[in-house]
Amino acid sequence: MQRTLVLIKPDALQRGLSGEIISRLERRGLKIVALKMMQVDEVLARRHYAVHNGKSFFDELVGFITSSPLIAMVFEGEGAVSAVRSTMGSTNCLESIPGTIRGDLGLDIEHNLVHGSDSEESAAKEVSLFFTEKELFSYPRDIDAWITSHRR
Ligand code: IDP
Ligand code: MG
Repeated sequence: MQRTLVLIKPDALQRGLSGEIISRLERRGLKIVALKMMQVDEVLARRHYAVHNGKSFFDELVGFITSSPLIAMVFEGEGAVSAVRSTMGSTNCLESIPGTIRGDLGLDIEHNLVHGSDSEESAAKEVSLFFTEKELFSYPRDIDAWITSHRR
């Protein structure tokens, strides 16, 4: 079953939108397997956003993600990576369609409320960057039989 990293970014936490965002992902059927509030330091921020190193917005992005606490989470489910990405909307909130988190709740390209891993490969890297094995929970949910037809 796929797992993917979600960050409720500092702007969402500051604006009191954490519950709304978690709720949308939970209601989609995704299962929370890890969750913690943390203040990301510059080292972690630079590693997490390493693919953007050298881009014009990189320093600003590191500054933003380290500016205030965030909530890091891991969601699990069939197709979790793309399910989270489509629920999030596109990077620029202004170009995100209504119905998505970014399209309903934001107006900016940087302050876009939420992060979701963009592939299974980056999900694996990002999950291990933010969480230890012990912090990741494996547990059955009876409701999963009503959400997904494929069983492990
Ligand atoms: P994603 O979060 O939709 O995957 P990425 O292209 O991976 O978008 O960019 C990472 C983050 O960097 C974005 O979520 C956003 O916060 C920020 N960002 C991306 N492009 C720009 C930009 O042109 N200006 C300022 N910030 C940006
Ligand atoms: Mg990305």
